[in-house]
Amino acid sequence: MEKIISKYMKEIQKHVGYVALIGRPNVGKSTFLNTLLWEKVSITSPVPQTTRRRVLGIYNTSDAQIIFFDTPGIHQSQKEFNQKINSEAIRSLKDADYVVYCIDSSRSDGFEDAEILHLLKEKNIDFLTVYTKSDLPTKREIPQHALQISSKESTGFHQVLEHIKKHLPISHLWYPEEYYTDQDMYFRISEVVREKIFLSTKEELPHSVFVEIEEIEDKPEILRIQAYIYTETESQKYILIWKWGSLLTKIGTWARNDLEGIFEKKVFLSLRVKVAPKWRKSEKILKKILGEK
Ligand SMILES: Nc1nc2c(ncn2[C@@H]2O[C@H](COP(=O)(O)OP(=O)(O)OP(=O)(O)O)[C@@H](O)[C@H]2O)c(=O)[nH]1
Ligand SMILES: [Mg+2]
Repeated sequence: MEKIISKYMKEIQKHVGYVALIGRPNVGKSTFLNTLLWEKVSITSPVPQTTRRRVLGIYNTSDAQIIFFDTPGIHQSQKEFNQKINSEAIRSLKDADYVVYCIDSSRSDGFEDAEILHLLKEKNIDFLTVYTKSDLPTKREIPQHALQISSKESTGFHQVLEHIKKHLPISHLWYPEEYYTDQDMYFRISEVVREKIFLSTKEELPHSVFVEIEEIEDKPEILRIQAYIYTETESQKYILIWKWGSLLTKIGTWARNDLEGIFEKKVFLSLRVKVAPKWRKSEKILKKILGEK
């Protein structure tokens, strides 16, 4: 979205700023943002590394505009694709006024947490530690006054938001108050389709897939979408199309239902599967996926 700051936005003064959500994969960063905004801005799944690029979600209240960056989970990998995803998260740290570092209380400590902490301290970044999934049994030491949230039960949010506000400067608004994201329709649709693939397939398949929207016809009464799912191999394509009684139909129906909710109109979604061998090594495709120009 091209940012237009209106006269009205200039006149309003609130706690306004950018806040990056950082943490290992699967700690619940995206779920927190969706629950807070009451909108699906960022896809979620039990598969680690669901989020691949920075997603913006804007939380507006009477005294604050908190512009969250949901980021990909930081993890260690030798693969170039994963390193690119990691650098998306690290880049967000630079652009943020404040950082919320999410730790999954239902999982024991991992070396990635030590690395993230090291990164935050090395860059001298002001951050708030938040323990997520407090509805689940705890698998780690949680300091006595630590902030804890559960997105499943919507608890602990108030304290976190109050804490964040205190760390944001008083400024004019950066976005109109009715905006909750800056994503374009193409990205949003491709992400919803990808989420359904992540939720319906296993092992390497979710990570071997990307989705491209070929065409959108947006009419007042119907949204027509032609989308392609790209896999790395023929056998993955076969799994999507033929195994388990057309998984593709299930993914399509599920995605269409979500899209009708998001865009509040009837949706016609055509999904086709193509093979793009070694796409995770293609600069051109990576740029597209990461939204780079
Ligand atoms: N029980 C419980 N599960 C949660 C909670 N928050 C998230 N989850 C689950 O944890 C899994 C991962 O959630 P995500 O929000 O996708 O995690 P993420 O940190 O964005 O993961 P990446 O995008 O891979 O970095 C999903 O299956 C969520 O349903 C919570 O508060 N309680
Ligand atoms: Mg995520």
